[in-house]
This record gives sequence, C-alpha cells and structure tokens, in this order.
Amino acid sequence: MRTNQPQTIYLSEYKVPAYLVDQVDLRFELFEDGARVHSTLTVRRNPDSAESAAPLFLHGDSLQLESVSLNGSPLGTGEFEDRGDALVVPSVPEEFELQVVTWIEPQNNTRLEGLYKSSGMFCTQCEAEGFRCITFYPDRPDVMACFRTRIEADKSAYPVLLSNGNPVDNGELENGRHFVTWEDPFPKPAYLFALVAGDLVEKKDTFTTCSGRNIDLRMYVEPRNAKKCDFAMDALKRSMRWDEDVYGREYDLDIFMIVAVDDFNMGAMENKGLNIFNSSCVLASQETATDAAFQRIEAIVAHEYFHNWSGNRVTCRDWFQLSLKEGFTVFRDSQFSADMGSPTVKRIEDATLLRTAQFAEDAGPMAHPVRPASYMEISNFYTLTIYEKGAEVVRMIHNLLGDEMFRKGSDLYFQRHDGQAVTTDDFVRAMEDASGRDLGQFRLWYEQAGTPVVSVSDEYDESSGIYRLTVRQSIPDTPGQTGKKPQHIPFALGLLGADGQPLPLKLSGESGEAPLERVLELSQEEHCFEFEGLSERPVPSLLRDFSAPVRVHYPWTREQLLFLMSHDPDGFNRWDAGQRLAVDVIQSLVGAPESAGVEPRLVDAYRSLLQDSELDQALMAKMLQLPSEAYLIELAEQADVAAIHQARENVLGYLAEGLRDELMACYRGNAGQGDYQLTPEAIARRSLRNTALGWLLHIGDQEALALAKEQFRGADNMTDRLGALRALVNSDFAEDRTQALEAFYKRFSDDPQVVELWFSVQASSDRAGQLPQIRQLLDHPAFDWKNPNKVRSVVGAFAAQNLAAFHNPDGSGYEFLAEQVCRLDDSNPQIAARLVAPLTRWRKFAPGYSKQMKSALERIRDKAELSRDVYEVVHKSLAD
Ligand code: 7MF
Ligand code: ZN
Repeated sequence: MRTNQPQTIYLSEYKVPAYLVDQVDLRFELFEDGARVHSTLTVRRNPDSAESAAPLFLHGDSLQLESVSLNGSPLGTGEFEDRGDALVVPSVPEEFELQVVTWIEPQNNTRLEGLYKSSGMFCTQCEAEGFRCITFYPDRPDVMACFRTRIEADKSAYPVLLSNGNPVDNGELENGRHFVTWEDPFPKPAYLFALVAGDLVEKKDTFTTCSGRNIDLRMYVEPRNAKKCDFAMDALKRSMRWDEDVYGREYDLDIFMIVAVDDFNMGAMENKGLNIFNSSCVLASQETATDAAFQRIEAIVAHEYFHNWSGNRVTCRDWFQLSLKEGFTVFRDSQFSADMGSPTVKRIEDATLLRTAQFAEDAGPMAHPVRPASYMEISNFYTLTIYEKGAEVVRMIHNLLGDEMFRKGSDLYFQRHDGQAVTTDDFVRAMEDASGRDLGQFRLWYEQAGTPVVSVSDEYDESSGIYRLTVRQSIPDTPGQTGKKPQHIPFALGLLGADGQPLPLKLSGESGEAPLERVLELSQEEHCFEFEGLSERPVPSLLRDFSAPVRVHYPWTREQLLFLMSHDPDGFNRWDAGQRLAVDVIQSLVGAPESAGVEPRLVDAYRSLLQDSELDQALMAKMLQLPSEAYLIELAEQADVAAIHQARENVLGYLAEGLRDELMACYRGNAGQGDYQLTPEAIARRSLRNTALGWLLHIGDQEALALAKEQFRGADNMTDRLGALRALVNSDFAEDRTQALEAFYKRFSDDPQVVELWFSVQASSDRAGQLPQIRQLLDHPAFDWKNPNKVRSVVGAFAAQNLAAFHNPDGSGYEFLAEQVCRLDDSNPQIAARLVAPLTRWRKFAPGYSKQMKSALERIRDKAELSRDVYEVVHKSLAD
C-alpha cells in the first residue's frame, strides 16, 4: 500500500533493458509458514543499450532479502542497495551470475499476485508484474530467459509439483519431502512463469499434432472437481486442431497442462505449458453449468491456448503493447467461437459487449487508446479497450486484407518475430509487408482514443435515379487528446428495395457488374457517395456485420427499422434494426406520463418474429432480448436511471401482455427433446424458452408460475434450472421466489461455482437484491471476502447489473460500493480497482445521481493508504 502519489509511466520514455538474462535457475522451498526462493540469474550487458555503466536494477515487491552474491561471492553492505521495491547493484561486470535468496509468505498473500495459496494449494499469477513478488528480477516483458525450476515440498500435502516446460528430474528428500525439476526450453518473460503445488487429481488425454507429434494433455483439479473436466479437455483439443487448420500453428512442448484454482483475480492465464484457470472458467457439468458457462469455457480455453503463439512465442516489448497479444488473441478466439457455433450470434454478442461497455469506457474518464501512451498501474489497463476494441482493430485489418492475405501476414509476423518481444507497429508492418497494403492512416486506430461517430444522411433523386449518401466521421475528445484526425474506417453497406430485394451498388462512373454489398473505405472527415441506376428510393443497411467499432447515426424511421428487421439479408443488421427500434420506443417513454402508449407496431414485429418458422432459432433468441438498461444508459445524455428502468419495464410488460399466447406457445414448442445437448440448436431452444418464461412471469401469469416451478424442480441441466430460478426471482411471487432460492441453495451448497450463480441471481435482481438483502448476502456463511468470485457475484453484480437498486436516488447504493471498495483495497487492490468502475461514469448521469456518485468517489479518495490501483482510477475519475 502506498500513500505517496504514484508515478506515471510513459511509452515515450521506453528504453531497452541495460542487462539481459539468458538463464534463470529457481529453487523453491515451500513450507507452511513461508517459502524460500533461491534464484540464480545468468546476466550479460545488453549490446543494444546505450548505457554502458548502468547499475543492475531488479524489481521487487514485498520480499525479504536473505542474501545476494555475484559470481559466487556474497555482496556486502555498500555493494548493493535493497530499496524495498528494487534491488540495485551499482557495479557489475559485462557478464556474471547473480544469486539471490528471498523469503516470502504465500499463506498471507491476499492480493493474489505472485505466489499465494488457494484452498490449500500453492499457485502463482505473474502477469503483469507479479513475478517481482516472488524474487528480485528485471520484471519487464522484453527480458526473455530460459527458466529451470526446482520445487521442494512436503510430499503428502503437495504430491503434485508443476512448473513451465517439461519435467526433467524428481526425487525424494528428507523429512517426507520431495522435489520435481522443470525445464522450459523457450525463452520467456517472467510474467509467463507459473508454479503449482497441491494435492490434485490428474486427468489425462493426448493430442496428435499435424506433424504427428504426441502431446500429453493434463488437467489438475481438486478431487471434488474430477467430474467437471471433460468439457474443457475437449475444448482444448478443438482449439489445438483449429489453430493448426486456420493459422498453421502447431503446439511446441511435449506436455500441456491446465490447473483450476478457486481464488483467482482474473479469468485465466496463459503461462507457458501450464495454463492456470479460475475454477469458474474451466470446470463444468450439465448439472452445474449453464449454456453460457459452457460457451465461456470453450472461448477461454481457446484464448489461453492461442496465446501460446500470440503472446508467448511472440510477446510484448512493453505493457503499452498489451493489445498486441490480447487484441489479436481475442480476435482469434472469436473467430474460433464463430466457427464452433453461429457466426451471426457471436458477432451480436461481441458487438453488444463493445457498444454497451467499451463505448462507455471510451467515453469516460479512463478512456485510452488501444495502445496507451501512459499509465500508473498496468493492472488497470486490462480493459475492454485493450481486449475488445483491440480485437476489432485486428478484425478490420482481416477484413481489409481478406482471409488469404491476412494469413500471409500472420505467417510473416510469427516467422519474423518468433522468440522476440515486439510492438503493435511490428504487427501492422507484417500485415502491410505481406499484403502490399498501406495501413499508414489505419495506425490511428492504435493511437487515438474515443469511439468514432459516423453520421450518414441521404437523398434520392427520382429523375436521375441517383441515391446520394453523405458520410461524416468525427472522433470525440478524450482525456488528454483533442482535435483528432479522421481514421480509416471500413464501412460495409447494402441497399434494399421496397420488395426486400438487395439492389445493385453501382457508384457513379463505374462500369461492369455492380455488387449487392460493398465496403466503403472512409478516410476523410466527409465523403459523398453516389449510387446510380436506382428506380426507387432504397432503404440503407449500414455498417453490416458491425464492420467497424463506431457509432452510426442515421435518421431511421420506425417504418425503415421494421422493414430491415424482417428483410435485411445481413443477420447482424436484422438484429440491430430490432434493437434500434426497441431503443427508440423505450427512449420515447422515458419520463413520459404513465398513460403514454407503447408503439403497437413493436408488438406486431415481435409477434412476427415469434411466428417466423424460417428464422434461425439462435438469431430469434437474440432478437427477443430487449436492449439492456446498461445500453440505454450508455445511449442517454444525462441518464435518469429510474425513468429508464421504468420505461423499459413498461415496454416489457406491454409486450408480454400483448404476446401472452405466442409466448406460451413458444415455451411449449421449445420443450427439451430428449437428452441434454450442447448444439447451437438446443442452446437456442433453451434460450427462447427461458426468455418466454421470464416475460410471462414478469406479468404475473399464473399458468407460467406453475410451469416455472415445474421446470425448476424437474430440470436435468443448470440452464433450465437457473432459467426458472431467475424468472421466479425476478417476479412478484415473493413466496415462491424465497422457496426456490432456499431449495436451490440446499441442493448446491457444496459447489462454489453454483453458489456464485446463486449469489449473482439475487444480487442482480431488483426484487431480491435491494440493499438490505445485499448486506445479508455479505453475511452469508458461503460469502468470502478473500475469494474474488464471491465478491464479484455479490458486490460486482449488484453495481453492474442491478442498476435500479444501485442507483437508488438516496445514494445508498453508491455509499455501499465505496465502503466495500475501501474494505477490499487493503487486501486485494486489483479487485478493489475493478469494483470502482461503475462510479467512474458519474458525469453521464442526471444531476441527482451524479452528485452523489461523485461524493462516493471522494470518500474513497480520502481513505488513508490508498493502493496505486484504486488511486489511479479514482483520481482520474475526479480530475476536472
Ligand atoms: C478471454 O488475457 C478473453 C479475455 C490476462 C488476464 C486472460 O489471457 C488473459 C490474461 C484479464 C481479462 C480478461 C482475460 C484475461 C485476463 C480474458 C480471458 C479469456 N493474459 Br485481466
Ligand atoms: Zn489474453
């Protein structure tokens, strides 16, 4: 914990390391009261560094130094300086061996960075700067070394000892102890180091690579989780095959291991050969995991596996380049998920996340470019901008180059930079060199923060048959960045005739056959496109498949939206038209008198949807979801949360009343068909059915209540059981809600992942999750402040998903959050800083909310001993 103002780190001040490490030899002695870490570094001066007399600088954090020696001779006082956050040796030769012994206390490590204990086992998390909590080291990603790791521990308590690479030695020691030695032949930055020691069961499988090598696949989990590994193991094999087929990337070690731990700050981590997962992101069974959880697990397993190339073999030069590995890897995992399921549905999910949460980040006080120029605490920059917008930027390169050239570019990138630590610019250059395309202006996507706004206006001239589209782009100011340059935006569109048929897009002066869809490349502030040969005024279908992460403004009429909703051949835009229509209807009711009527054509549109037997069920399920409150708030100027909540509830109620019979038919028509299956069709059926049930319970339908209780009792899978529970919890049937919650807890109280679901269903419900009930959840015996998943499932869910309760006009929700942030900051600053996010957008809200959000932030600011993590978020949020 720090009290001084933390320093800002700038990209412009990047310097190559003065010293390189070729080899790291580690020996861990693990005990119950601490761990001794012996480290031997083989170091040499970096020939590329200009500083020929630089001192040796090693990062450290919360370490007790026991000894330092250089080439075998212990260093005395005066020959080194232990600065607490660093070990400095002022004078060192050109090449040398440095031995450092440190003592650490994993059992007391509540930050969950570095080496710590989780339900009795030792595990590590080193990204971004956790390795310095284990031993003194040049903890920066451009220092890459080969690691050899010997782990010693009590054999009965810790029979399994794991680290990166291949096992090369093991044996017995005195006092019932044993050791295993691991060697990782690939040079890597310290953030990819991992160690696990525990009493774990091993799940075995194998994979034969494209070149015929046999890889041992292993999962290590606590014995109670032995039955929850199959899905992740299969997902791993699918990922390995896919990366060979689509990117030509083969796995490189002889063994690949996955470990599940309960206490983990993030989703998972791509440590070389030893991926570590948050239990909730890898363990699953039909009875305990929802369809959404299965899909998330498949995506995360793939994501971590794909990092083996995009992140590990080619890594980041510095943390400003984080999106180099994360944006590319998210793009790769989203391509994979699209290939495994429905591409349109995956695109809708990605665009929803981006438009709801990343656009909000980009419009808030923490806005930053995909390649930031500065930071205080790097953990705060694992953001939706780095991940999701970064992935969109890679996707645009993919779409501009085409599949084949993109693959050529990625091959060149991996070949050119294998074993190196590089920059986003190196990535773009490989794409340019392979394809011959100039991405000069495109690079602005990495440098400029803020979501571009693309405003479209049109006119049609009947006499000449010309349709003129005027397209303007502008990029809003963000903290520290004003007066931005226009960006290179691929803008996909089509034009529809009144009969719903696509019209040819023939630009003035063009000859030859005109395409039915095209991608306009915007590069200037304003463009005017003239399409000729049109015998009627077309309806434009804009930004098809969400071809760029921008906001599109166009004065759609409700007729046009209804038309696109049923006729657009682009599935994404059909969905989008429905969303825009629903947004328009809800917005027109915000703050309106109760007597104001809901647009009746919306009911008709949803009725046709429900009756459309041609429509892909998965797309239908998505189209039936109303825009979320969070999205409606993001779209508002000065959000009045209570009014938005009320308007949305009214529309939902109106739709459910008007469609009561159709919803009932939808529920009955999508009953389960035999055994539980995880096919896209079966998932869509469950989703439709549970949506229908939720809507019917929302209006207090008695018949639906009986169906919900029946489904809750009889379900053979968690998707249906939780679907029924959620519908009951969000209904006004208070007694049934309480009974179901009790029965659910009783049944699953010994399964932490399900208990987390149980917490979050309550915390995110405006019926079951008002503040007094949230406080009760915090006092529940299953709640645990030391477990990030529990904190997220109560406090995080309340602030992010229960918006009406969190934004209680009396300010109690904000005060509550401030209180929990302060409490957590002492034990786990990373989680505390993430919890602050909902308060940071205070400027977005109507004055009554805004003022109280700001004072909650000020209360956090005034806490004594604020961590650097929370300091940065709070101070940036309050700045002018
Ligand atoms: C899929 O990126 C997409 C994003 C860092 C930790 C995992 O592999 C990671 C790690 C954070 C936020 C999101 C993700 C990860 C982290 C993630 C996981 C799966 N390198 Br923080
Ligand atoms: Zn990642």
